Amino acid sequence: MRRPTAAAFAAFALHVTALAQQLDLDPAAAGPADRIWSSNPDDQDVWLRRRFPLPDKVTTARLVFSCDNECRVLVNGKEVATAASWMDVTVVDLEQLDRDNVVAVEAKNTGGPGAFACWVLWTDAEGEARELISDVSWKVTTTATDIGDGWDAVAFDDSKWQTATASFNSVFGQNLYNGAPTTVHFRNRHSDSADTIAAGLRQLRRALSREAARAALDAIEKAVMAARTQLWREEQAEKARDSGR
Ligand SMILES: [Ca+2]
Repeated sequence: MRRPTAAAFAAFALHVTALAQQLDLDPAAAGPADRIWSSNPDDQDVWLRRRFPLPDKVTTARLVFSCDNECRVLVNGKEVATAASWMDVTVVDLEQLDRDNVVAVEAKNTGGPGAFACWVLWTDAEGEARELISDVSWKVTTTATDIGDGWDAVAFDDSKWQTATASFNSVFGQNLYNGAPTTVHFRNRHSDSADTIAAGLRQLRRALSREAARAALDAIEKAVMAARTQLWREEQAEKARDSGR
C-alpha cells in the first residue's frame, strides 16, 4: 500500500480526472498501477491473489480494474465482477470488508499479450485516501493444480505461488493500455436493478405501440419496486442489528 507522489500524479492528472469525478474521488487518490501477469507472457491462464489487511474499520471501498483479455474477480471468496475487454474499465463497490481481505483473479488471455491492472481505493479513519494497486507484491500461478479449494479465500496458502511480473503501468481512469475506456462498467448491489431499468428505458424509447410502452413501463416499475424493497430490507436488518446491541 502506498500513497502516490504529487509528481507522479501530476503528469496524469488530466486523464484521471474524468473517472475520479464520476467516482466522487479526489483524483490524487490514485496513481498508476503496474500491469501484472505471470513471468511467461505466453501463459494463457493465470490466477492472481493479493491479501490486504485493513488496519482501520473500512465499510466501503472501490475496486477498479482492466484486464487483457478476460477475467473473473473475487473478493473474500465472492465474485464481484467479470470483464471481457481490455478496452473497458470496471468499477466495483466493495461492501462488508473485513480486517483481512483478499482479491483473487482468474484471468485468461486469448491472444497477444495478457495483463491485469487493479486499484482498491478507500478512505482511512483519518479521512486520507488510500490505495492498493497491482504490483509485484501480488502472487500468481499458472498451474491449475495449485488452485485448491478456497483458493479465493483469505486463508488459502499461496506461499508456493510465484511473485507476479510487472511490465509498464496503467494510468488510473484509462483502460489497460492507457487509452480512454470504451465503457466503464459500474457494479454494486444495485447493478441488477439498474440493468433491468436501463433495458426497460431502451424498450420505452423504441416502443411504437401503447402496449409496448406499457410493457416497458411495467418492467421499469417492477425493477424500481424490487430495488426499493431491497433497500427497505437492508434498513430493517440494520435497525434489528442496532437494537440488538
Ligand atoms: Ca491478449
